[in-house]
Amino acid sequence: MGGTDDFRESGLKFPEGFVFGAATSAYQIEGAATEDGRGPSIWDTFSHAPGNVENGDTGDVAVDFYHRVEEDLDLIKSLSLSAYRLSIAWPRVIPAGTGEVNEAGLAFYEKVVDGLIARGIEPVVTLYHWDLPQPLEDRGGWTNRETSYAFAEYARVVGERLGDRVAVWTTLNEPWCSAYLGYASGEHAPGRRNEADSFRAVHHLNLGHGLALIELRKVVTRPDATFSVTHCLAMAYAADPANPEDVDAKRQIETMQNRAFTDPQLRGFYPADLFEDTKHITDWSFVQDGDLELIHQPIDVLGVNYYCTGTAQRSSEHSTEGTAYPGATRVQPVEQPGPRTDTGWNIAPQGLYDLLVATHEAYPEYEIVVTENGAAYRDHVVDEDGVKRVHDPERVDYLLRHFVAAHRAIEAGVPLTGYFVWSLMDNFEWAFGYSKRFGIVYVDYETQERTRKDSALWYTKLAETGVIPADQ
Ligand code: GCO
Repeated sequence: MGGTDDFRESGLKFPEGFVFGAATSAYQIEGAATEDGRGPSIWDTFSHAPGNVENGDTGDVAVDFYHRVEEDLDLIKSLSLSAYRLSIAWPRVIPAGTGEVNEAGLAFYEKVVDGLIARGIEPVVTLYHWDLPQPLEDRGGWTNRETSYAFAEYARVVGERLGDRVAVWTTLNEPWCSAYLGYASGEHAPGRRNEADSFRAVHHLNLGHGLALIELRKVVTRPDATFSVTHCLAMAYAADPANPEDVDAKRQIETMQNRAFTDPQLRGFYPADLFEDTKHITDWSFVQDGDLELIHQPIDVLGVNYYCTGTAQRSSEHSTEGTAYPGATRVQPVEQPGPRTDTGWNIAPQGLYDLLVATHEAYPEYEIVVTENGAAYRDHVVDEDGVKRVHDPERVDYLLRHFVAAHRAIEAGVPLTGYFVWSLMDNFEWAFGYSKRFGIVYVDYETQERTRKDSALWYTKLAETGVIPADQ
C-alpha cells in the first residue's frame, strides 16, 4: 500500500461489472495490407512516402493480426479481459471508400467479432481509427463533405452485418488527430499542412459522426448495444492560474481540441469562441444549415483517451503554422514536469482524475469510459530458466497509478464504467513506427512471437478480482 498522494494505492476495488479491456486499431496491428481485396488507405500511402515514419516503417505486416486472429483472441481470453476494443478498416470493407463492398473484409471482422463472443469477450468496435480509403483522400479526404456521407454508408454496411452482435459502436477515434495532425501539422496521414483545411476536416468529421449514428441506429439490432465516440480530450492547465492571459491560453487549447468536437456532437452547436479564435483562418461557411442537427445525435457513452497533460501560457509571438493547434495563436505550450515515458509524455495520474471530473461536469448525462490509457517503454525479453519474461515495472507503476486515479474519479461521482489499456500488444505506433512499445504483451517483430509482459500479468489480476493489485 502506498500513500494517497502519489496514487500508488493498491487494494482499491472497482464496482461490480466494471469493464476491464484492452484496445488496438486496425492499421496498427493487422498487416495483410494488400490481401483479400483490401484497398489502400491514407496510412499506406503516408507510411510508404520517405521521411514520414521513423525508420521507414509501415503497417504492411504490422503484428500480423490478420493471420493470427485465433491465437490473439486466445491471448485476450488468457488475460481475463471482459471486452476488446478494435477498429474496422474501412478500406477492407469498402476498398474504394464508396460503392462496392468487399465480402472478404466483412467476413474477416465477422470472424473476429464471433471469436470474441465465443470466448465471452464483448466486442467494442470503432469504425474510424484514421485509415481513410486513399481514393477518398484523392477527392479531398475529410475536407470534402462527400467523405462524411461515404462514412455513413460504410457505417451502415458494417452495422447491417454485425449489428446483432457488437456491444459498443464507436464512430470516430480522436477526430482531433485526424483533423489537425492530418491536415494542419502534417505529422499524420494524409500529411497535409493547411490550417483552413483542417477546420473543414473538423466539421466533416463531426458531420460524418452524426450521419453514421443515424445509419447505425437504423440497422443495429442487438438490444443492449450502445453508441459512442472517442476523444483525446486535452487536460490543459494554465501556466499561472491567476493570470487571465494564461487562463485564456488554456481556454483556446480546450476549445480547439475538445469543444470543437464535443459541443457540436453532444450539444448541437459550435462554440462561439472557436469561430472567434479562427476567424483569421476560416469563416466556417462550409457549415451548412441543418448540419448541427445532423451532428447532434444521441450517444450513450463518451470515450476518453488519456496519456498526459498540457500547460498553456500566453506568449507575445507564436505562429500556429505547422502545429496541431491552428487557431490557438499566441499560446505557448509549457514543458511538463517529468517523469516521462519513452514517447516523452509526462506521467500524470492526477491529470486523468482532473480530466474525468471536468468531463463529467461539462457533460453530466453521459456514462464515461477510458477508451485508451497506457505507456511506451523500452521493453525486452529475458530468458529465466527457459521461461521468457518481460519485466516492465514502469508500465505496471504507470497503470497502477492511473487505475487509482480512475477509482478516485468514480468515488468523486464520475459515472466511469470501463477502462481499456492501450495497447493489448506492441504495434505500429504511427509516426514513431515500431520504435515505441505500448503493449502489455510484447511482440518480437522478427518472429511475431507474443510474450506477456509483467504488466499483462498484473492487469489480469486486476481484471479477475476487480481489486488493484500491488505492483509486485
Ligand atoms: C492515439 C491512438 C492510438 C495510439 C495511442 C498511443 O491516441 O494516438 O488512438 O492509436 O497508438 O494513443 O499513442
